[in-house]
Amino acid sequence: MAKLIITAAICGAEVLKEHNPAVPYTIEECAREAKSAYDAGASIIHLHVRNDDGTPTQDKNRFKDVMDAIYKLCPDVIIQPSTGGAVGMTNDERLQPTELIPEMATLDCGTLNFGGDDIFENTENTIKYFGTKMIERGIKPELEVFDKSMIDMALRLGKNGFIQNPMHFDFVMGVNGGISGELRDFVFLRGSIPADATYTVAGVGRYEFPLAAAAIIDGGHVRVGFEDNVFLSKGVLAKSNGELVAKVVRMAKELGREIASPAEAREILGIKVK
Ligand code: KMH
Ligand code: ZN
Repeated sequence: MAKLIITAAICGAEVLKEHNPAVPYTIEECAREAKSAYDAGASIIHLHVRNDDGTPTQDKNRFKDVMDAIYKLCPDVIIQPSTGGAVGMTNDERLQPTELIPEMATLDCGTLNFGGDDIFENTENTIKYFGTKMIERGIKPELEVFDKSMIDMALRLGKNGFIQNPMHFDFVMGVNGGISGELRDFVFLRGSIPADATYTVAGVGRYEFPLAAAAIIDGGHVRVGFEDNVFLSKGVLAKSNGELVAKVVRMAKELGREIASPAEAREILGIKVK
C-alpha cells in the first residue's frame, strides 16, 4: 500500500478565531500553523489566505507573501492554494493564486448549497475554464467533490480534455449542503472513481477522524485542519493544526500505514519538481 499523504487545511475561508483562537489570519500565523502541521507529518498545505482582520481574500500578493513565509520554515512542503476562495468571489478573483504557478491547486467540480443562504457556484463552464488554466500552467488539480455528481462531472470533463489523468480527488464530506460523512457515502464515492485515480478525504466536523480511519485502511489519503474541524476530540479544541495531523499520524501507526514525505507525495501524485 502506498504511504499516507496527509494534507493540512490550516485556515479555510470561513472558520474564525471565535471558533478556535489558533485559527491563523496573519502571514506569521499562517506560517506558524503550516510549520506545526509539517513538523507533525503533513506533506501538503491546502492554503486559503486572509487579510489581517480575518476576511478572506484571493489576492495574489497576499498568497505570495504567505507562501514565501511557509517555504522559509518548510522548504520542501507542497503548497496547494485554494481556487475556491470564499462564496461570492468571481472566477478571475479565485484564480489569482494559480498565476504564481504552484505545484497543486484545488478545482471545485460542482455547485452546492453552502449552509444558510450561500451558494458555492461552480458551473460547468467555470470548471472548464479553471481546468484549462491549470493545464496551461502545469498545475496538478486536486478535484474537490462535495457530492457524487461532482465525480461524474470531473470524469466527463476529463474525457473532453479539461482535466488530465490520472486524477486526484478530494472527497469533502459533511458540508451542510453536500454529501454526508457516513461510511456508506464514503464507500459510494470511493467506488466511483477510476482505478488509476488517487483520493484524499476531508471529513468536516465530527466526521474528520472516522473518515481518516477509513481512508488509512483503504489506501487513500487524508486531509485534516482548522478549515474542516477545530476539535481534537469531543469538546476539546486543538491547540494547533499540528495536533490534528499528529492524531492522524498516531492512527496510521496503529493501523500499520507509513507516512509520506513531501518527495514521496510528489511521486505518488505524479508531480514533477519545478
Ligand atoms: N470556502 C469554500 C466556499 C476550495 O478550497 O477549493 C470553498 C473551498 C473549496 O474551500
Ligand atoms: Zn479550501
